Amino acid sequence: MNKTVDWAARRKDFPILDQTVHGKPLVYFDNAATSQKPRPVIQALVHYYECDNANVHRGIHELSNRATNAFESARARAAKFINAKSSDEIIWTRGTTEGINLVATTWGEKNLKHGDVILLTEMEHHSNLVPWQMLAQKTGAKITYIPVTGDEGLLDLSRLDTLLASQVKIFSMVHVSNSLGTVNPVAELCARARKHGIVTLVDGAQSAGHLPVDVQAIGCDFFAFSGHKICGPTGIGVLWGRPEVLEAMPPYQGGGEMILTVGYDKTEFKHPPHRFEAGTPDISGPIGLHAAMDYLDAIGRDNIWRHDQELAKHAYEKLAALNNIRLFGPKTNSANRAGLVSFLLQDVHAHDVVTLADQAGVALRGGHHCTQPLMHKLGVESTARASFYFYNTMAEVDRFVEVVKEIQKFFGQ
Ligand code: 7TS
Repeated sequence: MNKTVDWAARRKDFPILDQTVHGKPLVYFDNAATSQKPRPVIQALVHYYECDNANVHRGIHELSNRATNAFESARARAAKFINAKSSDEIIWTRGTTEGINLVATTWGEKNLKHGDVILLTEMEHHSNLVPWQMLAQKTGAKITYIPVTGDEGLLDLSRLDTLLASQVKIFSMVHVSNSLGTVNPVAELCARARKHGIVTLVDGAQSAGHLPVDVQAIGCDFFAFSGHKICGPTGIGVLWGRPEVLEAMPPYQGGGEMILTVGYDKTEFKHPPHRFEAGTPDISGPIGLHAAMDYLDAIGRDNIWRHDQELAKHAYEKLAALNNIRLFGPKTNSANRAGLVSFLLQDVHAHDVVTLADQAGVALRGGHHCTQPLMHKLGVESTARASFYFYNTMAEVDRFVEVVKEIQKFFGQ
């Protein structure tokens, strides 16, 4: 697709970016933590609260009908966003974390028993690790990990077939690593797992808003992502599930909205997705997310992906040319690096890098990025991370690299 995007105009859609921090122009490179919100998303939230606010699925009054229509049309939009077949496959959650917890609790407790294996990778975010550890404790299942090769941050798939032939019942994997930038071959991994009858979950927190996602092409059973990382509001996320798998799952939480009939002794539950959505949901969240999905797809996620990758390539190459720096994740010439760069300066704590960068107006993240086991495997406590989105510019990358050089100078390097 040769569509050219007016990136400068898109950047102007984000009021927050036009400010100074500590007297310097803000360079926001913490997009993997959360993205900024464009005006159409902010306006959709304001419009909802100013004009349509009511509870959903309850009243037979005009405002409730409007709120319900907007809420359900956002669900249909989310289905289209990831090429699901039907909006009934879309469950609203608080975010990726809750989506994974929902699967681990409902699908997991029903289907796992002592001796079964949960397959993960060594590069998982804590939210795709801890829920499975809790499930393993409850059920007696074991967890096995696909190894990561080292600083280059690729999955070592040499033993995958042997692993898949063991008692694996579910294979849950990250699509794009938030601390390495690795893009995993999820369609291939799901196809190989499927041959063994293994259920698959893809953590799409870092992919959904950055590259075209098609759950049918990926061939997974579950796909989870967060609204706030894709220009939408905080507190809303999506769990997609294959309909036959969802239909066989027990509810997550009990309460209003998820029932057909309730007696003092017994309750009949609704079909998915409502079975998994107890209580008054976040209503403005899906409405804001709807605007975000429209906004992103008007730009084109293929365009966003190319833009992110160009920024990352530029940043990686400029950083790689410095002395006393350690870079993590796939080499820049590979297609499997997403738009972020994780690095460490020799003998400088990542938090010091981030603190000094902040003084220069550059927002980075330093820490273990909720991937503590991976950090230990790589022999570090933390890294500094610059993560990009489509509203970032090459000039900002150059400014960031200058700031890194100034930090090196400050530490006498
Ligand atoms: N999975 C991955 C790969 C993530 O990067 C994150 C959040 C999550 C799951 C959890 O998403 P949530 O919206 O439910 O919190 N990652 C980050 C990050 O890299 N910095 O802050 C949050």
